[in-house]
Amino acid sequence: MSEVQNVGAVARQFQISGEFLSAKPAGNGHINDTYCAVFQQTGKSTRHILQRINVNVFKDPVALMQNVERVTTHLAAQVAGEPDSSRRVLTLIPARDGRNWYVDPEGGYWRAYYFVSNASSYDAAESIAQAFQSGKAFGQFQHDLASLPAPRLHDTIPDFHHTPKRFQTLEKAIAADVAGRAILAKPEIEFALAHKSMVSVLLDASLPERVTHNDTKFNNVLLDDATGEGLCVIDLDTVMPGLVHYDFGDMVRTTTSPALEDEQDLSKVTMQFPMFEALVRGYLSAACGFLTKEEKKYLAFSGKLITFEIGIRFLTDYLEGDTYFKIHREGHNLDRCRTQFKLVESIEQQEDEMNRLVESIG
Ligand code: ADP
Ligand code: GN1
Ligand code: MG
Repeated sequence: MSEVQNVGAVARQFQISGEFLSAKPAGNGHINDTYCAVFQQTGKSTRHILQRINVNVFKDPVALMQNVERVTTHLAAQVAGEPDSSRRVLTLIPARDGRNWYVDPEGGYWRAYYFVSNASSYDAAESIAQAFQSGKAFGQFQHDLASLPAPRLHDTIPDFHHTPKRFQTLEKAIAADVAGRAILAKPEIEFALAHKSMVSVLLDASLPERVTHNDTKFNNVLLDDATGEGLCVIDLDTVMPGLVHYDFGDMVRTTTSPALEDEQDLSKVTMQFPMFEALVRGYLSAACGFLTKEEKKYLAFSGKLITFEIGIRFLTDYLEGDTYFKIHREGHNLDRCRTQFKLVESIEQQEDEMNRLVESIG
């Protein structure tokens, strides 16, 4: 069976009316498989999102779906009554058996979402307005989830942003060198080892645990095509307890540089201060009400740390033979690592100014 036929067969297992017409891959995610599927009903076509969860990465997909269900239900209640509320939160489509997921005959776990129309995601921010909107949308997301009732969400990936453990994993990968690639990544390994001293800073700072998204890539917020507004936060697999810095840091990583994550021309990779300013202003416009002084103090630093953390994860995967992130060319993970480390350097050069800016905003 072709992949499209397979998606069609899966789609029929969800409570979607109409006839399945076609499906094509959506987005550039490194982990799950995402498809946009088209259905036809009485001459009208509708679209829906179908996703196969990567169970090598998410070991407990049922726990993950319980998180997603609780989070989307809570967020929907927060925006109920607002204009356009159905486009502001992801809505799961139940499977025919009433559960929010379906297991295919090969053991693949699938879920479906209503399609948010007239909205787009971008792999790199194109304007200051977009950076502001992204910061605001993720800040609002944290704000709205601060009132999520107990119990604590499941940790869908334990120690996901535990930078010291990520660093230890890198050290082991360097020592084992299973793919024989350490020789090809000498400067990157040296860069990583030279930055070891910062890996524990956030964990040593006694910062409060909150409900965070943990994968706030710029392409994980849908912007309204008509107004440019940050409309809907997506990709909820890693929503779990965390520090606000995991989110803010990943926003800095993915929103402030004009270059794509896998850009090979490193001269294009730079932390653009005006984009950072817009991001902070957007984020604080939604989050400053609940952030403590201590949390605010580490916002600029988190950009550097999380960029470094993702950089060492790409480097580890390169050294381990590309077993985690999807790759589309040889050396892809090493290219990704290089952009991250270049961005770390750019942040280092501007860190004092970044800190002063954050401090100056009330
Ligand atoms: P991945 O894990 O593959 O990154 P995402 O959940 O981020 O998965 O989805 C991939 C892409 O699919 C997004 O960048 C977005 O363009 C599109 N997308 C995802 N969910 C929806 C939705 N409910 N409505 C419209 N587009 C969506
Ligand atoms: C992965 O699934 P995606 O592409 O949104 C990864 C993130 C990384 C990101 C780097 C579960 O996110 O942690 O920051 O790639 N997700 C997981 O682009 O590992
Ligand atoms: Mg995504």
